[in-house]
Amino acid sequence: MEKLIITAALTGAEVTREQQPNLPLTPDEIAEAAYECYQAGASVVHVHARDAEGNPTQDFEVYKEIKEKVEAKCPIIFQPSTGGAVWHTPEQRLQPVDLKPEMATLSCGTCNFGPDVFMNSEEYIERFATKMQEMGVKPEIEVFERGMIENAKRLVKKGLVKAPLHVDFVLGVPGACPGTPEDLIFMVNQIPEDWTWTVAGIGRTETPLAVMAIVMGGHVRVGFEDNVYYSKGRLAKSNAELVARIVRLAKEIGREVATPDEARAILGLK
Ligand code: KMH
Ligand code: ZN
Repeated sequence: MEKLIITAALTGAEVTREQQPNLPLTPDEIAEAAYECYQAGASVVHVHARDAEGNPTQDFEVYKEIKEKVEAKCPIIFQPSTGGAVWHTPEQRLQPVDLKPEMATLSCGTCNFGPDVFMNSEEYIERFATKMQEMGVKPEIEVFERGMIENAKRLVKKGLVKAPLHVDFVLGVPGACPGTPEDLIFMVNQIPEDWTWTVAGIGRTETPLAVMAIVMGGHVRVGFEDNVYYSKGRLAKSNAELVARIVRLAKEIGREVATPDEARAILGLK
């Protein structure tokens, strides 16, 4: 089985310091958290930027500062969000792609997102995909619902993305696909054999779905964007604490953990 890629989703757009006092917000804090996660065993860092007030921003300059600070500390794969927050415009969301990061997320459909709607029309999915292709950025296909896999396959057919794709199943978002074992197995069965996949289980589904991915040959995303707790009622001390648990579980189960360069080879990055 190929080595395990662990992605650390450090900040997200929705989590607050009230919910998680150790949430990294500034470029320095995000870079430090990325470095700790790299040391713990993560090979990819999924980044959402925040402005000086701690609110989500997709500003090019803020992402640039974070990217430079992360790269100065460690060779982890830098993967900015193009999802942003539900209220960001598509134009705002696309800004970090101009940095030509190795990867960026590409949400492939619309779904409910708690009380909000996460909008991704066909027109904008195609525009995001086209821009990423122009910039040489590998998309990570964010899948919140079953139909989003078909949208991704359509992008391949139209030549807007290059197969094999890498998919992130984001399961357990309130309003979208739940995060039961059956849901993950169903989703994985819908993608071609040669695509790679990771799972981001939201809230209490994070660790059980991670264990499934370790066993099934998928990859794992953890971090405060998805889950602020280590266990019921006990907040995680850091993103790295969540990464370290996955490394321990992988070791126990007999799956080796990928370095960033090994992750690059698995994902077909240059
Ligand atoms: N914050 C969510 C509305 C992504 O990063 O690409 C979207 C999101 C997906 O987090
Ligand atoms: Zn995200």
